[in-house]
Amino acid sequence: MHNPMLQEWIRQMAEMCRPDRIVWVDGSREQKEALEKEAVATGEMIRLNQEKWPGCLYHRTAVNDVARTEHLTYICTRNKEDAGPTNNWMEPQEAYRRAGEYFRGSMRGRTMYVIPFSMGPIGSPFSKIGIELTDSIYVVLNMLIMTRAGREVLEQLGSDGDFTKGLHSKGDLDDKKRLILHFPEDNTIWSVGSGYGGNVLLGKKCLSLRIASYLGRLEGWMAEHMLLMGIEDPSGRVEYIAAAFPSACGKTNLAMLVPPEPFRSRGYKIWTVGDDIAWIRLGEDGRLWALNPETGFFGVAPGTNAKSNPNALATIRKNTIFTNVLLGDDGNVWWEQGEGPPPASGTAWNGRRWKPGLVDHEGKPVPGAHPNSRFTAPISQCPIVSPEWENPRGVPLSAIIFGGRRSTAVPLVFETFNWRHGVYTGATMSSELTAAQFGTLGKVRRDPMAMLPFCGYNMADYFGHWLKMGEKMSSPPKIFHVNWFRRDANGNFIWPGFGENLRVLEWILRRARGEAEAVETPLGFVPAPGEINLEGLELSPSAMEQLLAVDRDLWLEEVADHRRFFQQFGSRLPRELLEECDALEQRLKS
Ligand code: GTP
Ligand code: SPV
Ligand code: MN
Repeated sequence: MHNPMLQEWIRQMAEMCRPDRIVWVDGSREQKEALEKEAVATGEMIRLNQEKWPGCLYHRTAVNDVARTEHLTYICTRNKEDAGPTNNWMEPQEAYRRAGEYFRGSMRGRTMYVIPFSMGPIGSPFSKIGIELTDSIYVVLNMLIMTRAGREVLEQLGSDGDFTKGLHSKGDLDDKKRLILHFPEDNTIWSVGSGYGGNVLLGKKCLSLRIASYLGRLEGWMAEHMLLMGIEDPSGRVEYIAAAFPSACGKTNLAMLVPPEPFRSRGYKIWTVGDDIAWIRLGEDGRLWALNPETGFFGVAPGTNAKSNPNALATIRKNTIFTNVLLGDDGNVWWEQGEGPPPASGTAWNGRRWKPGLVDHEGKPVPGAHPNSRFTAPISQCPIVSPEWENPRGVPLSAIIFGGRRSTAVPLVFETFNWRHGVYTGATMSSELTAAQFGTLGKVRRDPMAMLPFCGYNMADYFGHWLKMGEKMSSPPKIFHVNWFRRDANGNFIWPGFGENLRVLEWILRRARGEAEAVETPLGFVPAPGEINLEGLELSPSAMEQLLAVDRDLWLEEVADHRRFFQQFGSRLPRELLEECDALEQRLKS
C-alpha cells in the first residue's frame, strides 16, 4: 500500500532516529514468533515455564520506569489555555526541539518497527488508525495484544487516509531525558525515554484518551477512561453500563466480576466488553452507544487471585506478557495477594534476589512484584467476554457510573438528580493516589471523570462537552456514583467489594428502569433500607447505614474543595457547574 504522507513521515523520523533497519509489523503469526525469539535471545524478555504458562513471556522494566510519569506528560497546543490548568503544557516547536534532541540518533544499532494499528474494529465508524514507530520489541508484542495491528490496517488506511503519528524510542531510559508529548493539533504523539506501558503503548492512554478526547470534542463523541460490561438478569435481558474509576481503583475487577450467591444460582451473568477505555457516541435512537477500542487487558497483577478475579486468572493462563511481577526460579510468575504460595526463591521486579519473608533494614516486608506490575492478555481469552465486544456499533448504555477510592465521606452508592448534576458529580470526583501514578500514596486528589491525567485539552471545555452531549440525548443514561473503599474506625473496608458489587449494580439498573426505592440526600438518591439485596451476605444493618451515611459537615468541606478545584479554570468553567456547587451547598445547609 502506497501512502505518500506515511512514507514521507517515516523517512523524516528515521532520518532523526537513525535506526539500522526498518521493519513493518504485518500482524502475522510467523513474524510475532520471530520477534519473541529475538527478544528472548537478547534477554529483553524471558520465556516462562511453557507447560504451565504456554505462550507467556516475562519482562522487567528499568527500576525508574514502573508507572506512568504524569509530571513528564505534556499537552502541546499552540495556546497554553487550550491545554488548560490541569495539564502540563509545552509550546509545540519547543517540545519538538527538546524531544528531538533525545530522539536524535536514539535508534542507532536498533531496529525501527512500524506498527499500523486500529483502535476499534477495522472499518467501524468509531475506529481510528494510528501508526507507532518504536525501537522496542516489547512494545510491538504488547501492541499486537492490545490493538488490531498489521497489514489489514494499512489496507484500510489506503493511499490518503488520516492517522495518528506516534513515535516512540526507549532512548537510554533516563528519566531526566523522558518526555511523553501530545500534539492534538497535529494528531501526533512523541514518547521518549520510557519503556513502561501507558507511556509507550501509544494506542492506549496517548491515542485512545488524550488525542481521542480532543478529536471527540471536535467530532461530537466522547473518549472516556471507563470499563464496559453487560449484566444479564434471570430473564435473559442484558443491560450495559460504563464506569469511570481512576487508575488501580477497580475497573478490571468490576468488568469481570463473578456474581455472588444467590445471584449466580438465579441466573445472573456478567459479560465483559472492556476494562479501561470506552468510546461513546450518540445513536440514532437518542441513546448513548459505547465501544471498547482495545483488544487486550493491561491489568494490575497484585491482588488478582481466584477469589478476587477468577476470570482474569483464566484469561492470563496463556499468550500473556507479565511485566514487573516476581519471577520464580521454577519459571513461574507470582505476585502479592496472588494464587498459591510464592516460589521458594526467585527474582523480584527490580532484578534482585527474593525469597518469601524477605524484609528490609527496617524489618518491613519486601514485595516480590511491583505494586503496579501488570499482565497483558487478549480479551478474547476472557471466559466471560461479551459476544458484543467486537460489534462495530458498540453497546447501548443504561447507566454511567463514577467512582473513586475514598476512605471517608463518600457513600457506597448514590444516584445523581439528572444529567447536569451527574456531570457535576463526575467533575468533582476524587480518589486517593495509588501505585499506578508516581506520587504520594493515599493522598486525595480531584480526578474528574477519572480523566485528570488523560484529557487532551482544557478540562473546563471537557466539562462543557459533557454538558452538551446531555442536551443532544432524548434518553440520557442515569449517572451514579460509587465508592467500594469506605473504611471503618479500624481502617478496614466496610464493604466486601469485588463480586458483591453486583448487589449495588442491581440496584443501579433497577433505578435506571424506575423500579427501585430510594431516599433523597443532599448528594442524590441512596438506596432505601432493604433495597440493596444483602441475601447471603453477612453485613449488619448498621454497617449499611455507615456505608450510605452523608456527613453534612464533612461534605461542606468537600464543597469548599470543589470550589477551590474549579477556581483554576476561571471564566472558562461552564457556569452550570458553579450553579450545581451552590445548589449542593444549599441542600447541605438546609
Ligand atoms: P487501571 O488498569 O490502572 O486503570 O486500574 P483498574 O481501575 O482496572 O483497577 P483494578 O481492577 O486492576 O484494581 C486495582 C486494585 O483495586 C486491585 O488491587 C484490586 O484488588 C483492588 N480492588 C478492585 N475492586 C475492589 C473492590 O471492590 N474492593 C476493594 N477493597 N478493592 C478492590
Ligand atoms: C492506568 O494507569 O490507568 C492504566 C495503566 O490503565 S497504563 O496503561 O499504564 O496507563
Ligand atoms: Mn486505566
